[in-house]
Amino acid sequence: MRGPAIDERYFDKLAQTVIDGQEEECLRVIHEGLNNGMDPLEAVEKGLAKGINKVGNDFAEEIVFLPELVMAADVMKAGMKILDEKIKAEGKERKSLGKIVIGTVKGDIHDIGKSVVAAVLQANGFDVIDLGMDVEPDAFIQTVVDNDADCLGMSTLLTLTLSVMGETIKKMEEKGLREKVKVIVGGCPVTQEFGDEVGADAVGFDSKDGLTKVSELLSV
Ligand code: B12
Repeated sequence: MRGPAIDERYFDKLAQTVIDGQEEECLRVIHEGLNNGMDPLEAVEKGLAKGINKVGNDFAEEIVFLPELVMAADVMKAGMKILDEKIKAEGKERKSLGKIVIGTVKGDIHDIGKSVVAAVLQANGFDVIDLGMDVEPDAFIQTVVDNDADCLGMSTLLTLTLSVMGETIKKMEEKGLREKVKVIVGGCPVTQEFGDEVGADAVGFDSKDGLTKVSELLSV
């Protein structure tokens, strides 16, 4: 028997499972899609991310409330877990193009976007050390030093925690690390203007843009 076509309608169906907070159905759609040739990154960007963005907009407009938002985020994370492994597996056989430390800054627990970026970098041949969320400036710096990393990637979705990015870059300068280590920042409140202001080398607006810019920064 032929499986479903993996097209825009299929990705909309996946997005809808996030909107509805239906974890079981989300995982079923993902497995079915993967068995029928679905690209895992496309599933994240066109399916899961589209769903969470819709819930996010509805949340901002007070059409849905925090419990729905939390449920949708949980479904997204459960789906991401499977897709993340698939995305990473695609890059496993390659030689490392460079080492990058990545994380969400202190005070911020939004880790979905950061994890997508980490997975895409890893899938494309970078060695990625993901520190998770709520990461102190000193923890970023220590990990960069201990692992002799080429690049630091910081994420935040909160306006309130934007300053932590500047704080971390300043500390890197004080320790004489800034010349050796490239810095890329991202997350919805992060503009190019902000990146320039805090002295980042680049701003990544989504995972593909992040990959392009990290590749440019490390000249690969
Ligand atoms: C899901 C979500 C949550 C989940 C998070 C679950 C999790 N584990 O991550 C939960 C429900 C826990 C949550 C909590 C809160 N949230 Co919230 N949340 C969202 C929501 C709806 C979606 C975020 C998301 O995952 N998007 C999908 C991913 C794929 O996209 P992304 O994060 O933008 O990442 C992409 C790019 O930005 C870029 N990128 C991101 N990081 C990086 C890093 C690098 C290096 C690079 C290159 C690229 C890059 O690439 C990514 C992939 O394409 C947004 C609204 C929105 N539409 O963005 C609000 C939002 C971010 N939340 C918001 C708020 C206020 C909160 C809370 C404070 C709510 C509260 N009152 O308690 C708390 C935060 C507590 C804390 N201390 O952190 C506000 C922030 C407002 C602001 N500007 O400060 C938003 C914008 C909602 C709103 N409109 O009000 N939230």
